[in-house]
Amino acid sequence: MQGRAEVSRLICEEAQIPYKNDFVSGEEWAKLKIKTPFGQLPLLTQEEDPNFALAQSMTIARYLAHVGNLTPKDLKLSAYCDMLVDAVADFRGSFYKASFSPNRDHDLKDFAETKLKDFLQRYDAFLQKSPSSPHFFVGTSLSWADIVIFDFLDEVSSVKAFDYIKWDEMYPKLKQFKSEIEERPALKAYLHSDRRPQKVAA
Ligand SMILES: N[C@@H](CCC(=O)N[C@@H](CS)C(=O)NCC(=O)O)C(=O)O
Repeated sequence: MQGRAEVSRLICEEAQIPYKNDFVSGEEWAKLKIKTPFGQLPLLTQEEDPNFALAQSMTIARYLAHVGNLTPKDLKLSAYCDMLVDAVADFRGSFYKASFSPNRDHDLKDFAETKLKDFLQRYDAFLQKSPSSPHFFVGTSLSWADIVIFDFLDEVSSVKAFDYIKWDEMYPKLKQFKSEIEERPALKAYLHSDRRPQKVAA
């Protein structure tokens, strides 16, 4: 699990936006927490603008997507991206809650049988309806929604407890979508590099 900041790293890599990861220790976090907008990570800061501190992982990702030209200009298409992204955030919240639950095994199974199956069915249907199916979810070019959806698919694919669902056999279009995103040259280079954190908390 690469956590909530991974989408922003993927956007920076795809759009070639320079960035640096800072991982904080428990001790550092105790001091930093009170200075953050919501007492939470991730947090985006900029050396050139010390007053700028952006929290909320999807707000950070949306900002970077604007910078990197990964948001549609059309307002309705842009709103569709937001809708798909916000719904992934709900599914991701349930997934992280189950992953860190004291009843992890039971709760992950419950997540798989309810939320994950619902996610796969709904996002496959969105992809089928897209004018550029199965390449992109919204419009006719890559958007940040594709990156968010890819990241979530990638994250759930790494969980052994979900293997039995065999989502890639059930949903070949979703599988092709995921493969095409991970084959994009900048993302492929990142995914196989040591810039990608192997395991961070949610
Ligand atoms: N909705 C927020 C949730 C952020 C969140 O829950 N962050 C956790 C880490 S994944 C956190 O900062 N926990 C540390 C704490 O609460 O002290 C987002 O998407 O950024």
